[in-house]
Amino acid sequence: MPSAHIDTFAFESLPPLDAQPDYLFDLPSLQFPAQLNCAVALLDDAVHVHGWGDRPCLRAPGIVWSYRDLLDRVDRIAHVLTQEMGLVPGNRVLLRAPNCPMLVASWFAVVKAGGVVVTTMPMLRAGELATIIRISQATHALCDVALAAELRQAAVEAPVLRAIRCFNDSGSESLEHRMAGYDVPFIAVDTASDDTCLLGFTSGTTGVPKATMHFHRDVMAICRCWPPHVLRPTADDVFIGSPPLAFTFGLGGLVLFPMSVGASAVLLEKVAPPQLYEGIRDFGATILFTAPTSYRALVALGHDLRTLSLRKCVSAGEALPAATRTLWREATGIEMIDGIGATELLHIFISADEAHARPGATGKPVPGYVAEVVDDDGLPVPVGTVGKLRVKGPTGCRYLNDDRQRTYVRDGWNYTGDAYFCDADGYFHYHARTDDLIISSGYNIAGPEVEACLLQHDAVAECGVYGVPDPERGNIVKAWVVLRPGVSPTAQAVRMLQEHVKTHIAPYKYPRAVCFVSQLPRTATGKLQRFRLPDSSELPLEVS
Ligand code: 3UK
Repeated sequence: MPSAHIDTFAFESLPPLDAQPDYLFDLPSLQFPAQLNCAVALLDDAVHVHGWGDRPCLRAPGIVWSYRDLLDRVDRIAHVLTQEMGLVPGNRVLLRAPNCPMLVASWFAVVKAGGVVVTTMPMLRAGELATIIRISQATHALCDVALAAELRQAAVEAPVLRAIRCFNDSGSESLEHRMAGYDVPFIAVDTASDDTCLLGFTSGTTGVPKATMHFHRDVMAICRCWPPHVLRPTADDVFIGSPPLAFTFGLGGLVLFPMSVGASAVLLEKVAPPQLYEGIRDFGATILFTAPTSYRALVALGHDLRTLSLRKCVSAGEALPAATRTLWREATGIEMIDGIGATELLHIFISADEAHARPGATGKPVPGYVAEVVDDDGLPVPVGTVGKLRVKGPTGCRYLNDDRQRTYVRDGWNYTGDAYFCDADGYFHYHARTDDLIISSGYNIAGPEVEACLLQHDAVAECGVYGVPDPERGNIVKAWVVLRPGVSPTAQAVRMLQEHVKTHIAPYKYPRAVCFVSQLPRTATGKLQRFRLPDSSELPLEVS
């Protein structure tokens, strides 16, 4: 297949073929042509083939862009990139902004022009940006003017980044000002379906970040697996959510999936629970994408959530405790759609729709994917036995120039780093990350299981469980608990929570140590960072 890339960095940085996963394209909808530009398939075709030009596409406070409006902006930005900023196909373009319409327009412009997008989390600092620029060899950047300072500093540290232009800006050097000079359509670059168009950085727990490489066909593949088979959105849906577009959970849920059915998405710059609630209410949102903790926090706001227009609610990013599923159902009447996805696989590969949801289980493999639970030798384990989760599908892990490829991909399978078990009905149940299983007195204990149990107690708002070294037992289970307002951190509360766990799950799993904290350490994508729990500042116990 003829690649359109003139700058061949991405192609040369792919993992060797024998270290890449197997790909499955069995579904009829996964037959891709040799030449494919996903920006054309999702945007130009929306206007020129499907006739959605006048339908709303992107919404934000004070803004509604139709599909035609978005296409107009995208073409103008693509002209600026190629005619003024020197972009050639294959160059990497760093994007930096909170979720907003101009970020989406920039994303499509880069991809339409044959570039490779590298979207970054708004909260990153210069040092972290410089690392991303070096790994991705990003030559260009488009940035929200309000976030430009850290990026300019990063460009000094990583001079490979040579051209920066800012948007959401009215100045004469702004992207908007430059865009005004072009009103002819931009002819899309005719990329190969296996040209890289996106580098997704992993939400890094420890160590150096990894860039995952995704092709034009991967972007289309995820639109054809989980959304039509599990989410089943319609063109009248209004999508909303909290994940940043730099997190592929957000890119799919707030851009690719709505656009693949002619629906619209609300982009919010601030997505803490109060703003998310207001966004859902003010825009009449019908499909919500957010993480388990955000669902709990929305309920805790105390509003009547039944008056909202929501009809489908998606949870991903970390395990959905059964207590959170129940809490949300009782507050809204809606059964949540849980799904496990990964940056390496681009989006969700195990899930269950609202009619098939099972409390405590993630679901079944999404059509297009297969999944197995295996032992250390790669042999399937019996029903009910915990083992390593491995998956295959149309998408899969390709780390850019990184030896960790051979850890994630073995024998053609993607090993996600999760411990799972499968029940007799074929439902997959999350157990723990394989890297934070707690081994105490020879017992394997999954922190998330203890967390799920603690969350069922009325006194607990949030909690995290991790192993801490112990001279006698190797490790002991320790819980860091954020109490509900009005509950005091006392020795009595410690005993009460320990008793609660002992009576609800196997007693050997109870937290031998419990402490109280005012907040838990989380990643930019909202994931609990269990390894950082021991550094939390503990609240002193009150005398009851
Ligand atoms: C964990 C889950 C249990 C699991 C993601 C949806 O989270 C995403 O990608 P990341 O690369 O992390 C992947 C890891 O996160 N995880 C995610 N969802 C669940 N664990 N239940 C879940 N529902 O450890 C996985 O290996 O940040 C999620 C779509 C796109 C994504 N990138």
